[in-house]
Amino acid sequence: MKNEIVFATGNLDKMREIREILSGMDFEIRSMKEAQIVTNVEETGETFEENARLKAEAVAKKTDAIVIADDSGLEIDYLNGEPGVYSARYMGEDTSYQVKNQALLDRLKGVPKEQRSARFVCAVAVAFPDGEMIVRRETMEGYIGEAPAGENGFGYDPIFYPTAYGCSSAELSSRQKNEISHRGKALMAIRKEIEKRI
Ligand code: ITT
Repeated sequence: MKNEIVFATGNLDKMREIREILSGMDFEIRSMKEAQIVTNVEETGETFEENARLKAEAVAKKTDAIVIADDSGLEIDYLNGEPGVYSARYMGEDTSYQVKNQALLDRLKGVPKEQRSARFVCAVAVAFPDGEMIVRRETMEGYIGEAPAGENGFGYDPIFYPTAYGCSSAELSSRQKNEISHRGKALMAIRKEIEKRI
């Protein structure tokens, strides 16, 4: 049987990206649901790193497999880093991203491009069965556009324009996004750490 990695997320869009980024690894990647692990982790940390650790730790208690967790979000400089670690909870977990994205655009109405800088941040934590924990944090720099665009990706992708491209991250293919994204870079760093140990 292949070795197993359990990914501590309930977010199906993240899970899709994670499978793409980790494809070709000599591990079976299972979501929490597939591993039949149920846990409700309170994200009480003040940083992405702390929250990623909390999620990985909670799930590691319930399995002997390697556990990886991702905590991520969007920081908008003009809004003093909001929504930041509260990105999923901003305006309520059940509010649609169409509404959340429009609310952020409204808050930036009239703000010139030079002051619309923003970044996606992702901290990925891996918990090994022997108790060792490693965390890596990466960002994707860009700015908030004037209007939503694109159908790919998820969450805040339609309003975020990566510096490396002249379009929103929802207009990138998943391969293009994963190559430069916060999640792609942090997960590749973690992948190397895991591969070193096997
Ligand atoms: P888990 O905790 O179960 O993993 P979650 O959705 O609550 O799922 P987070 O607490 O890490 O995850 O919240 C991250 C939020 O930040 C996510 O719901 C999106 O709104 C936003 N986000 C993170 N990465 C993103 C990306 O690549 N593209 C668009 N939005 C992103």
